[in-house]
Amino acid sequence: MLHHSEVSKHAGKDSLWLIVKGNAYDLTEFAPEHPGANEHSLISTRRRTQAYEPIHPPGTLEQYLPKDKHLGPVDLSGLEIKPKEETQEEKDRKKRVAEKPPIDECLSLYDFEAVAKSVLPTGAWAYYSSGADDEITMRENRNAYQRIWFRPRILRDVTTIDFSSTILGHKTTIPIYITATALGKLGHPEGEKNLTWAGAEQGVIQMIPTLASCSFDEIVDAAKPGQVQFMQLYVNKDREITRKIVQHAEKRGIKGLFITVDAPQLGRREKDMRQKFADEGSNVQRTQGESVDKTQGAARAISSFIDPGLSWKDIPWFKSITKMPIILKGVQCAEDAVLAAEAGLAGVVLSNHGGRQLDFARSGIEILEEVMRELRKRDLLKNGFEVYIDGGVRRAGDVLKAIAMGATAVGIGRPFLYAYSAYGSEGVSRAIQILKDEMEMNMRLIGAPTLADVTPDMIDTAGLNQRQVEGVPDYLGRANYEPLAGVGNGLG
Ligand code: 173
Repeated sequence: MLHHSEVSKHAGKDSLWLIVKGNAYDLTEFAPEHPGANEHSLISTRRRTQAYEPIHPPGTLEQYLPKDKHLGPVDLSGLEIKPKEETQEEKDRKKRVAEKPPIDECLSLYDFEAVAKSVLPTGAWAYYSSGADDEITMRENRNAYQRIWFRPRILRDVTTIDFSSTILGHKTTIPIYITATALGKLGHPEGEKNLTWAGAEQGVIQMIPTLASCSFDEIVDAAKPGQVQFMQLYVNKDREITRKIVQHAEKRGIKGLFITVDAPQLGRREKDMRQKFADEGSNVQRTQGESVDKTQGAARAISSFIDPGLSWKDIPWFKSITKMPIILKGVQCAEDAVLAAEAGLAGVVLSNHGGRQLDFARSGIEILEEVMRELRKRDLLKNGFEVYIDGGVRRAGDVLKAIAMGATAVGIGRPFLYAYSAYGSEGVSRAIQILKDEMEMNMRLIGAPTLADVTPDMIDTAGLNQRQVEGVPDYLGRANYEPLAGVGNGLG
């Protein structure tokens, strides 16, 4: 058996061996940008488990590292690892974890967010909460809902309320789905499985992310028999990798393929970048020889495999390799929704990626209006083409506004991440239950006993396009701004 002292000799860019969970691997081909390519690689890697796990789902090495680079088990005898000293920041955080409020004090999705903010490690909070550039779009995702008001109807029998529905023909207890979010283990050791379990409990469909911390199979295995799951896909430059992922998903019973089309390059999320996740970055699907700028935050570090060359021309190929319904996630205008419908796809998600991609992209709910108008005008809804939106949904009222405008369902991402970061799977289940309670009340109050009764005339969207960046200070610009000479000194 290899002795650890032998492994530690390969600790540079010319030869990099690392020990992961007691086995050694030759990672020289990844050395140019892989963390650990330093003289203390052996020891620091053992300490880095916390950083390793969210970014390397189980099976990553088996899947992406050729067999001859697997060097086998390592004799760790005589290896001394000094326990890492806990920082004051970490001590403070643990205290907040111990003192977090009991789950039943969380009454809205915002409450989970507040608890998550206080209990998450700084880097994880920065990654989850950040948006692109000035975060104008991220805030607009909330603001847009505040420009739509209800026009309730009265004296309709609202004794029984039913908000069950279907998505791509699959039953859901409420017209929402758990959308894909990357790196789930930054928030909780069980990662995305928390979402699977809560989805099972609440009868809500989960979309499995390409860049999950749990492996795809772990997430599928965590589902109950018959539980419906979709999959989000980042398309690899190496189409054979993508083909394998897609066909494996179909074999495992995935019911819908949501291809992300709004991330040919990852947005600049400065809060995340400032965290200098640099040291922990990796490349889950990276192919040889590319270089990655590790100062760019966790997300950018692991996203270099995504193909910016993806185009409409690729759609027939996707249709040829799978029978799963294909949905484009990240459509932002009517023209592209029309192209998707004309291409024979199953639907579109109107999304700006939670405000994490193009800043000044419009909100999903605003795009929905023009998309539905155009699809209706061209009679493109007749074959069951479905339209979903995501981004900024925090209340059942938001869901109802989307349904009234013609959406089939809405995706919710961050709030569920926050719920499980704070309380595990139970948190997600409670968050969904809160949405159901809000849904029942809101439907009663607008006079709609079923979702079919939630019609376009029940909302006033007159202000929807009145985007204003009011109440959203130009934070970064303002912080650097030097007031004009004379102002406030009696001269001006
Ligand atoms: O929003 C994201 O952070 C995201 O989609 C992503 C993309 C690539 C790598 C990691 C995360």
